[in-house]
Amino acid sequence: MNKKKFFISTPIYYPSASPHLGHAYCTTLADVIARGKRLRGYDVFFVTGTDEHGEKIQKNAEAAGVTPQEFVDKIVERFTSLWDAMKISNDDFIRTTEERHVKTVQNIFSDMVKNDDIYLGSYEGWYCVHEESYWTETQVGPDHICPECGRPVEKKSEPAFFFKCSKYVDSLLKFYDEHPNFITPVARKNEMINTFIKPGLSDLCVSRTTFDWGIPVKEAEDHVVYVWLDALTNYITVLGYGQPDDSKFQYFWNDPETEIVHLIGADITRFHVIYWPMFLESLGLREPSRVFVHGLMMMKDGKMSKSKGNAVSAYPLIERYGVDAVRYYLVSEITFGQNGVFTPEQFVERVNNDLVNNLGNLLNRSVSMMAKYFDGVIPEYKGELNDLDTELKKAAEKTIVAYEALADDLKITEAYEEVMQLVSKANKYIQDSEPWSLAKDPEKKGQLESVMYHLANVIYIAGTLLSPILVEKAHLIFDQLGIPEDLRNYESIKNFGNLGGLKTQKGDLLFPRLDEAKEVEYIQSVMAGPKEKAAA
Ligand code: ME8
Repeated sequence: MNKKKFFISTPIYYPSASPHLGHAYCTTLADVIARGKRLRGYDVFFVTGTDEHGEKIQKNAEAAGVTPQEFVDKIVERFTSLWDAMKISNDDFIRTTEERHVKTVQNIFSDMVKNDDIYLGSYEGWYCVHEESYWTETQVGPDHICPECGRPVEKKSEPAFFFKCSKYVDSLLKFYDEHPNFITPVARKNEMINTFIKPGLSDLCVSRTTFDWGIPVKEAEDHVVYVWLDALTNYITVLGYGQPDDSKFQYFWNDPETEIVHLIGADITRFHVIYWPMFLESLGLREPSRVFVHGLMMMKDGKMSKSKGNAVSAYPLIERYGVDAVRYYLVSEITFGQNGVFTPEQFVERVNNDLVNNLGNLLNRSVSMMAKYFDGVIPEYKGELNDLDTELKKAAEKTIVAYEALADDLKITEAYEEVMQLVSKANKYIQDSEPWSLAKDPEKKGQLESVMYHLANVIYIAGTLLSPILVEKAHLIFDQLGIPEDLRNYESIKNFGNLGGLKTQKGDLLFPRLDEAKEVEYIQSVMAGPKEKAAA
């Protein structure tokens, strides 16, 4: 049987400053999605990277007294080290200054010139250096303020190449109609249509002459390619589009059956849902399946960002609580698709409630009971099931089905919430079944066996489903249950009851309980203090 194929990307980040927890948020969610699909047997290609050209980077480098290349090289390292620390499983990391990318962008630009989709004209408009965007008179308003970031804009004029958007507007609207799931959340689609398309979409200026840190246009070397045409192309360069070996491109992108998902923050929606599909159509290539706009990691005083000076680094959290706790927090605390606020209190509570009291406790007490009542061996149970057993078994089976459906719909927080609810149910099952009472009555040995057998299976299922998040601890769960390698896979969890006879092995607590007051104080201290390990 052919494997299902799945492509997922994060935005390629600007290496203008060190990555913070907001960047870690998007990349971690992409990683959890990618690992979840791999677990289920999909062929996955997961890419992240850095967007290294543009005026902003050039200015930052000048201010730092180094060349733009030196400047980005240093910061890119901070991104790759963070992804290593967060155990991100990307299949490639693309840098837009790489030769493979530069050549591909130049070739794409030439193809668009040949197609008559790009022409030379002259541009005058209101320019925001921060957003690297031109705006119209109406958009900047009487105060001449960037509608995206609120900074002052400046009037600029330059000879420039333009991409003929007008040619593709009708087919874009038709594409939206035919693919109602293309933009999530769907409200964003109407916003795009009403704000940008209906008022009349001007042709897009796709070259610049006012600075030179960019990919030179082959047709006119004093022009560099506009940073967004350069950046968006990364999604296909990374697969080898237009390069001598384009086998990955053919395998993943060129297959209409491949599900192609771009995760992005709301600030870059316009580029991904308007211009990117148009560029692809101009090249005769298929569109992505879905652009998913995730929410923002906020602080109490607003969006977490380097420029606001309120950015929290992931490092101190990873070092003190382990990468799994941080990954779990990011997935569960902020409903995927909505904004969320980072507070030290909620971080500590989330870890204590879910990982310590719920999951860790279930494993710990179950393995202890197996040691006490059955010399650590998971009983084989083939007898009758009582109502409690039946209910738990059904809940476990339903959880697998719900997890798949929710994860496929990118309802990632909800998918893992289902799993944690199953864990809660198993804890309640212990309370309701009272194994300590069953153990006192030799006639109830069968029932006691049933309880242990059901608990082992539920922990095994929950551990497997949580493994895309718990990249360090999931195997410790399996070690404690004595699960052999050949059962550590997704298909095997569907055979409820195949664990009889395995020898469990009690281990350390999965997650140590956090002292709330002490840890809140610790997190507050690192939020305020020096925090960039990799920046040193
Ligand atoms: O826009 N919370 O790069 P960028 C959650 N290079 N996510 C956040 C966040 C926060 N506080 N802050 C940033 C660019 N992000 C372009 C992209 S793609 C072809 C080019 C995430 O470094 C979020 O996903 O400004 C946002 O879209 C992205 O970082 C912007 O990163």
